[in-house]
Amino acid sequence: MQKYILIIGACGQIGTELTFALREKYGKDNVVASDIREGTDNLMQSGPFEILDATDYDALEELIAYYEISEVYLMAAMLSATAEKFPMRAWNLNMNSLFNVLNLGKEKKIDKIFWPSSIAVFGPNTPKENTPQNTIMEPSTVYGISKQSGERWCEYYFNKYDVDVRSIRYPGLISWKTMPGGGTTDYAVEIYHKALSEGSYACFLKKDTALPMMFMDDAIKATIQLMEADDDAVKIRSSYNLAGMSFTPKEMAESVKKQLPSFQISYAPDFRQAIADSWPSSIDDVEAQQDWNWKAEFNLERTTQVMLENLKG
Ligand code: AKB
Repeated sequence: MQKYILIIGACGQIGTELTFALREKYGKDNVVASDIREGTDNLMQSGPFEILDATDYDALEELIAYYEISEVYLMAAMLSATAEKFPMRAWNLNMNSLFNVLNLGKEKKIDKIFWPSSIAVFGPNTPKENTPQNTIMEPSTVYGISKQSGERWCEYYFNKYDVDVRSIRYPGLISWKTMPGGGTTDYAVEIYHKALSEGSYACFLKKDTALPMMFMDDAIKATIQLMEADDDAVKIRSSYNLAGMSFTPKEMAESVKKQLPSFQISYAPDFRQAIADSWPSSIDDVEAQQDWNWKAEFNLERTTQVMLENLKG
C-alpha cells in the first residue's frame, strides 16, 4: 500500500536533507514538506509544501487527513543555544509539537512517528566518555530538559497507547546544504564556511572541548534505517544513542588546515561553552548497532573533504 509521509520542520538543517532523501526513496508526491516558513528554492520546487505551525493541533490534524498521511517526521525544535535565551518558547515548541503528533498516534490517525532527541539529554553528572544508553541523565539546559521529557513521553505513549514512535539521540550534525541554527555544535559547520570565505574562524568553544558529531549523510541513513526496521527490532522506545565521530575544535581546525594550509583559528568561548561542558564527549551506540545494524561511515577527514568540496561550489 502507498504510504504518505509528512515532514514537520522540513526547512531546517535535518529536515531539508531528510525531505530530499525521502522524496528520492518514496516519490516526490508522496512526501509532504511543511514548516512555519518557506525554505530554499530547491526544497520548495522538489514536491508538495505546506505552511504549518507544529504547535497548532487542528491545522496538523487537517493536513494529515487531507494528504492521508500515515508517517510523520517531527523535525521542528528550538535548539540548545537559542532555548537558553527563550526557555518558555523552547518548552512550548518542543513539547507541544511532540504531544500533537503523539496524540494523533494515540487516536490512530497516523501509524508511525519519528522524533529526534539529542545528546543534550545527558548532563554534567553523566559519564563523559563512551556514554552508555542507560546512565545518569540530569540535563542542565532547557533544550536537554525538553528532550529528556520528550523521551519519557515517547516511551509512555508506546507502552500505554501502542504508538509506534522511534527516536535517535543525534550528536552535532555537520552538513553543507542547510545551515544549522541555534545549536552549540554549530561551530563545526561555521568553521568550513569561514575557512573558505575569510581564511580564519573565531570559535565560540575552547580548543579542547570534545563533542560527539556526525556527518549529515550518516544521520539521514540512520533515521531511515530506524524507521524501516521491523517493529520488534526496535527495542528502545525512548531514544537510541547514536555515534559517528568525536573531536575537539583544535582537531577540526587541523583537519581543515590539511586542505587549506593558511587557515587560522582563534578561540573566544561564550555562554555556549557551559552547555558543551555539560554534554558527553563521546557516545556508545552498541544498542543501535545490535538492534538495527547501525554503522557510521564518515570520519572527520572524509567530512572535511566533502564539506570543503561542496561549499567551494
Ligand atoms: C545543538 O547543538 O543544540 C544540537 C544538538 C546536539 O542537539 N546540534
